[in-house]
Amino acid sequence: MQNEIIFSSSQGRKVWNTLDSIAHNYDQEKNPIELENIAHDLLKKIIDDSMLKKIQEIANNEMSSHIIIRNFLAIQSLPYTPTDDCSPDSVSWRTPASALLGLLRLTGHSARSFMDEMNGRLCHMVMPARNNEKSFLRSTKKLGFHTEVVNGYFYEESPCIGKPVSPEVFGLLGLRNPDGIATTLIPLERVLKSLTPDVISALMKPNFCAISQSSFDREIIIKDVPVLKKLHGGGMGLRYSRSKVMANNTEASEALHQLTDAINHSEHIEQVVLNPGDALILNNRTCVHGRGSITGTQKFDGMDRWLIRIYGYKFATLPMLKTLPEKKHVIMVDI
Ligand SMILES: O=C(O)CCC(=O)C(=O)O
Ligand SMILES: [Fe+2]
Repeated sequence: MQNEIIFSSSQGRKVWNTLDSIAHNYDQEKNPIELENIAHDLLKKIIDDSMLKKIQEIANNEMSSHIIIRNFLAIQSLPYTPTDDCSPDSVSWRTPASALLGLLRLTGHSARSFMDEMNGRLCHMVMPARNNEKSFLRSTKKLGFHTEVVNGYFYEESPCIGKPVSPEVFGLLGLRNPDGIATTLIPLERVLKSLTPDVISALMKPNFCAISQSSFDREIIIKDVPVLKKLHGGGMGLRYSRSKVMANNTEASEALHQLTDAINHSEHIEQVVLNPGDALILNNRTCVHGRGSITGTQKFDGMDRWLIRIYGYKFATLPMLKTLPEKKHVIMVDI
């Protein structure tokens, strides 16, 4: 597959051993910017040149939808999968976190999080959670196709500082996946091919609003935005969620309906099963992603499916973000 890179087991072990030696000294929740730089420099030294070139080639192609790196990290030890929305106490899962930070940085992105989402936690835990009914449902249900932080502006929309900005990419790293449950994705260009020019042009008009996803603690709405927006690289980008994007008039509503139909009936859905140590960087402008239901697979025995997720921003976008003075990776959105 053209977006897939496969690391040898010795390469994956080298990544683990190298990052394991530094990760214990850094807490990615306190100073991820320093950690991502260190992890990046180390990864650059130990990853074979041909692999590095391939990663950067895919990352530099504005229109590529994703990169998968199989066996990126040969996981040597791991705490039990958490059963609530909290990070495990043990430091041993910091090695995967630093690996994902370094990889995001290799693709030209710096990690950030939102004060309004899980109190600014950088490294999101994706696993079945049972701390309350709401998180149980959210963490086990089928996730329809969406983009992350759908209520964020794009760099191309020149938002003022303090407005929400959607990450250009996000990274997922597989830690456990005993039932082989897939993350799903569809490249936007595939979806656009099945829409008429009229529908595309209606989706490009600023006749929509978008509201924060359920993991946010606060409702943040952006109004009068389009669903499709030309990116500076020349291609098209989108914001999409069936439940969080709404149309302001009949033409917009009909176009949104057509888009939903094209997404849900797409013949180009890719199923990516993230096995332990596999990394996936998704372009959050040029693809939609989702996941099948995991209801019924959860056992809460410490061995459940577990991914970590981190948002990444291009360096050109960073000056548009208002961040906490004491934690420069945490984005604050003005009320
Ligand atoms: O669980 C997955 O595979 C994807 C999760 C996801 O899309 C999300 O947490 O937003
Ligand atoms: Fe998602």
